[in-house]
Amino acid sequence: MTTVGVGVIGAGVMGAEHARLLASEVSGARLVAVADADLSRARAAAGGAMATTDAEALIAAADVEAVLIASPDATHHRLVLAAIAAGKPVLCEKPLASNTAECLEIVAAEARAGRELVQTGFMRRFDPAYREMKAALDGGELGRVRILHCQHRNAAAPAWFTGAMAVTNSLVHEIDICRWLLSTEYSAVTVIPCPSEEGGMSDPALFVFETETGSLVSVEVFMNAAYGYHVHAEAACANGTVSMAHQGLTRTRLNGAEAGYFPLNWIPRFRDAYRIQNQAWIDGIRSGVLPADRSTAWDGLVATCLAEQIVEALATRQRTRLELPARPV
Ligand code: ISE
Repeated sequence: MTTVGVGVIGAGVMGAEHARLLASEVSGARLVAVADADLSRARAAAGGAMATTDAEALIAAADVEAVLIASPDATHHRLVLAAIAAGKPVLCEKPLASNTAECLEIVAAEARAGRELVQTGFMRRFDPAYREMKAALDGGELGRVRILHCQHRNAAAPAWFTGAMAVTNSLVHEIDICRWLLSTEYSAVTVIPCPSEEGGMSDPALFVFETETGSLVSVEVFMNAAYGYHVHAEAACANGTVSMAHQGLTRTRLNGAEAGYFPLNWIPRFRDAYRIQNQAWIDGIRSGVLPADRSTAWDGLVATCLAEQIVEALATRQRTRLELPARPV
């Protein structure tokens, strides 16, 4: 295969960014089509490529050899199944589907297809800072991780954001990245929401996970942290710690103060991660050797399934044992 013709479904903020990356920064990829319910948005993201409102027609098109899904969450399940039925590799933005039953259908459909076609877009696995942390932890010198502290802060949540969405939309990234960093599964979670004085969603909320390998993971999700978008992790281990440095490439010293800047949202912070993820996906399709650290359909299921249980724990505030369904063989 010379280059891979890719069709992007969804031309909102993320879809447009994926289309831009595939058209100009990912080698071996050709952006051949963009679909969006709003044709003018599809056209704007497509540049010279075909623009359509028909996502199914895009999946079926002969020059679309692989599909990237960044349309609204509720459409993922149907579109991923359509891509599997067409035998085309698909990279789907998180969440893989809206609930565990839908994710299981995807896992089963992929198994029936007889080859791995689905990658879930948990792009943090390709982020240079997280990769360096994982290499340090896997290196062994730091010793066993006792507690991994994570902060996930957004500048301001949209008005329609709910406490449950802080789990299904934001915490899911921590669910995926921490089990990948620590090479373990979670056994239980305790949730402590901070009551809202204005009667809106509880924000921030604190999630404390216990893992099967005896580490703790603490996650602060703060959707209205005001100062900017900020994701941070520090692992405290038996012999020392490893933590992320400030992400900015530069710091300013002026008027007696030193400053490093925070972006307004996740795209600048994870731009490299998205690019490296998409490059690894394309390289895998071309070479037949899938990226070692990819998030699979099963990983997408784990995130959605645990998020469902954690949303319930948000209401009960009880320490909750976390369970996964049996993995189909
Ligand atoms: C958003 O949907 C994302 O996927 C971002 O990566 C995440 O950090 C943010 O909290 C979500 O709302």
